Amino acid sequence: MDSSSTNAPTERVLPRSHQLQQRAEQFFPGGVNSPVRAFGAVGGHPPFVERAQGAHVWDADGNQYVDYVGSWGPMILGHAAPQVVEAVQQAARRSASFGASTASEAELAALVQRAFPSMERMRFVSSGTEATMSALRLARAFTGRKFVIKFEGCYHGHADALLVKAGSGVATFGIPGSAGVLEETAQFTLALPFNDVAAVEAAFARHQGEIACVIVEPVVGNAGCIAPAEGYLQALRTLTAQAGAVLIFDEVMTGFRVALGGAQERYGIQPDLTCLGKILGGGLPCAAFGGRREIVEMLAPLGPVYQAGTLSGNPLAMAAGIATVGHLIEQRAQIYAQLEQTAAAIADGVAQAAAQAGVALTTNRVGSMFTWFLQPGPVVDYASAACSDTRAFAALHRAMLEQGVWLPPSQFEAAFVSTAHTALDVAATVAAARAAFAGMRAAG
Ligand code: HOZ
Repeated sequence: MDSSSTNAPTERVLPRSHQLQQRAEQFFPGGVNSPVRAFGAVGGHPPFVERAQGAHVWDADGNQYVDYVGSWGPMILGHAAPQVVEAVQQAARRSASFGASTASEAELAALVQRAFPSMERMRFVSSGTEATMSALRLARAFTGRKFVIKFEGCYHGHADALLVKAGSGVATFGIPGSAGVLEETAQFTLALPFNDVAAVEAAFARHQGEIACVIVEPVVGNAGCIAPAEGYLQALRTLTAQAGAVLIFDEVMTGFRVALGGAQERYGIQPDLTCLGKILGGGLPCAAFGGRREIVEMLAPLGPVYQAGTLSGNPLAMAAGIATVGHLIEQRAQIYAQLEQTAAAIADGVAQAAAQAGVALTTNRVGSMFTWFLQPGPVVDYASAACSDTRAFAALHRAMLEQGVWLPPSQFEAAFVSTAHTALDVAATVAAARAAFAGMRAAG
């Protein structure tokens, strides 16, 4: 990062980004192809990205930022990691897509299975939404039941049945549920508070023999980062097993992130089905769902559950996934220790700066994902996350961006650290936070 970007805030002018935003608004609602990118919750104009390398992003006006968005999770090895770029280039020379099977699909699947042994069988798709939506369909087919339990503030993509009290952009923009989702569809989705075992017990008691599955982000990322309370995931495992319901871990964000084998490895819980995405495709559109063989083999062509996709198992995505996951497996011990250390240094440094400035800040962190909630805490579920001072978060976000640190533009999202973040980036981030907190205090 250039030295000017860590100095005291000066209003950054982004004429080119502004121009590009105006042009984009002529084509896309809000000028974006995914809502939170519009910066609606934090104000200001979103910088348009021109390129990125390692832990740094450059905007269209030539400004450099330390990046904690990381494409919302996938870029665990940093941007444009040489082995990923090389793999994608090589694959592209052989053509971008065939609509027929390639050896690379089983190659990536074998790597996935090494990290996630619970995924006895799997299917590749192109987005997390497809993965969770298909996992739900499988769970309903397998159990012959209708009801689904999800948790408030968890976001599992934008399939109708899961857009109930959802996190991410839905929480960011305060949308209670999405227009266009039929009551008839939503009525079978029970949204319960996260980290509340009694609420799940009560739901199973009320709907005996009716609940197909429990779907959960085992570490919530889409209400901001929220860790499971001690014993919570185990309770979900026990209750679903007792009721004959399917336990689905949505590890789109946590897979390969909070440990190589995701939250199921970190907390030692084996779900029936797992959804993966983000890191799995190393930045290319790729996701997967999989789990117990007798459930997953209900998929067509073996079984009666239909699911398909023209770009599923896309060779470029497979190549990026093999390069990324392969590297994580090879360097596992070193990488996860380094991520833990870097993320802890950032979290500790910023927490200390907040305390010194008298700013109420709660840091929730699990491995290399974290959120700074602007409130005294604790934040253990969506209701407590929603008590955050979102205006103060917006002020923090703007001040950090001014100083060259790019955080996710919402209080209800997680930030991500990559292996490319260095001690210099950590120091720049802590210095930026210190200046931001001082400015926030001065502004009252
Ligand atoms: N829903 C994503 C974050 N949880 C945002 C994706 C994007 O805007 O790229």
